[in-house]
Amino acid sequence: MALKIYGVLRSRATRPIWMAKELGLAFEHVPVIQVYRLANPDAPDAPLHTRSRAFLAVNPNGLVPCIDDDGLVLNESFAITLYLARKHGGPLAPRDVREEGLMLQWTLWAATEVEMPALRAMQNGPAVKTRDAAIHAEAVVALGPKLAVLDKALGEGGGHLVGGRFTVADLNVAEVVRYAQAAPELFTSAPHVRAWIAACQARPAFQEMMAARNAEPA
Ligand SMILES: N[C@@H](CCC(=O)N[C@@H](CS)C(=O)NCC(=O)O)C(=O)O
Repeated sequence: MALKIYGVLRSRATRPIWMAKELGLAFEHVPVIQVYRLANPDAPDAPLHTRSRAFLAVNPNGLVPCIDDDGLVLNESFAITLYLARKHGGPLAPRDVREEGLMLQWTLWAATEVEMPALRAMQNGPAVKTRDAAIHAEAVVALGPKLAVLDKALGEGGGHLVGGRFTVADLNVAEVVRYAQAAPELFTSAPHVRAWIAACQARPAFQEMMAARNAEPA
């Protein structure tokens, strides 16, 4: 099989796997697990993990996700989704260089401006036993203006970020905004974000990916 995707689904591997399913690609899934989730990563029967010698040969950063596409080895989840979109084309991909610029803009915005506070909100969300409520509250404050920017863009874009249709930009940003769903109050004053994230998450490819993720051990 030409495409291999490394990384358990309880990781950012959700991103390339969602994308592969959107594109209808066949792929081999190699469920490399994060080393910090293993009690004894050095045990002879330990599963393939992010510090396994065999995996470090694929990604010396020791992070998932990573792909091997017919010999092209790529890491960084959003580089992978953008690459797959460009390679396979269709409505998720940029139609021209202007769309490509906008897709890069939104993807980098999600990664650099939103991902960290969104993760902190999720990791300290009300359902987390070991939570720090102060960190959650601080993250929610930081996310408010970000969601306002997104809400305005979605309102102006007819419910999508680029080109009036669902693209890799929506997929990438939605995967980061998913973490912020641990703070539902953020969405009450962002009706366009609320409708958009619901539509993104109702897509069959997302649903299939999430069902597989939820079937993995927590
Ligand atoms: N910026 C990277 C982040 C990758 C990352 O942090 N991956 C985590 C899982 S979501 C990981 O592999 N952690 C394993 C470890 O720290 O050993 C990306 O988007 O791909």
